Amino acid sequence: VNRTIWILGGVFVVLLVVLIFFLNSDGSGDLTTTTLLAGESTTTSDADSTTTTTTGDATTTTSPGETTTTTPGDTTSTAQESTTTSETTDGEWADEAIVVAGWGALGWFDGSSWVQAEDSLPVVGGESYQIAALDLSAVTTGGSQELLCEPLDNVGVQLAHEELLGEWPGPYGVAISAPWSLTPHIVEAFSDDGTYADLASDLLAERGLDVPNPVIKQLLRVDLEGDGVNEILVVTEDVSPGLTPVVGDYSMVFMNKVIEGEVQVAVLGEAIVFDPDFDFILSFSVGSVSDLSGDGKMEVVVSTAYYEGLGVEVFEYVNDDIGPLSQISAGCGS
Ligand SMILES: [Ca+2]
Ligand SMILES: [Ca+2]
Repeated sequence: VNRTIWILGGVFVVLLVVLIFFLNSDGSGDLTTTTLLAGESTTTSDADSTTTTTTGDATTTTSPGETTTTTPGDTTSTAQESTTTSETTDGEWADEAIVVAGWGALGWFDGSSWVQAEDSLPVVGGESYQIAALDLSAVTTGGSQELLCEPLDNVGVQLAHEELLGEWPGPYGVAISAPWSLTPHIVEAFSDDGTYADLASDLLAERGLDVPNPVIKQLLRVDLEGDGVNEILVVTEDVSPGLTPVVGDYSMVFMNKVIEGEVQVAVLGEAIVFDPDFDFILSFSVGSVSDLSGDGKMEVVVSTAYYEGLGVEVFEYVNDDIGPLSQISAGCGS
């Protein structure tokens, strides 16, 4: 028995030595790498509290306070802020400010109109992309043109950090290869005091669904054009987790805008299940409120999920007669 104990003891010591050896040689190397990736080389400038994170070949910039900079009625702030932005968003920008999702390109604004991405993209590879997602300011890089989302084969680019855009079922944003400030005006979430639940209840009732106290999933105060009058974006939703249709499921995204002193409601997406055998349920989210055309006015990115797919659409508020109009989009799913 003693002999066995001695042998086992010997084996244990040998294993311990081997373990220590590995920890000190290869192991410590790996540990250093991991620490660098996780801990990140972080620099903070106190000017506008910008955090720069370097991971491999991609650079991510995060400004925690970036969503609220505009005071109502302040019309001179745009020029000021775009000056600040050009400092913080150095990069290799595409010839056209192409807007992409992780699984395909949406298109771009060419200076006079929107171009839906079809077969040829204005990229060579290695371009920088700002992430246009709520509560996030970051820059990543994109590859050259390729086909994504088999078997749909959307034309697009692979982003180094596409996970920053979001994930199914949303909210899901977009990325844009443009240097300008994406949020030149106010974009902030706030809590409902019952006003928007009541309004959502009325809108659902108009469509034949009686929900006395609907769920408010997202509520944002934004000033799309920076005129000092805020618009309100509301997502009301109650759906089953897997997005299989159940009677009474609803999801709706709408915007309140004051036009000539009156509140106008524009619905950007809606789905209600009255009959699960025929009705499809979609889950809407506001993925981002960002200027994607470079005119200083913000567009609304709406993401739409269904049980096996996800899409994004860019709505531009054209004018008070036309309202918000879907300009470019991309989707992936079967
Ligand atoms: Ca406004
Ligand atoms: Ca715009």
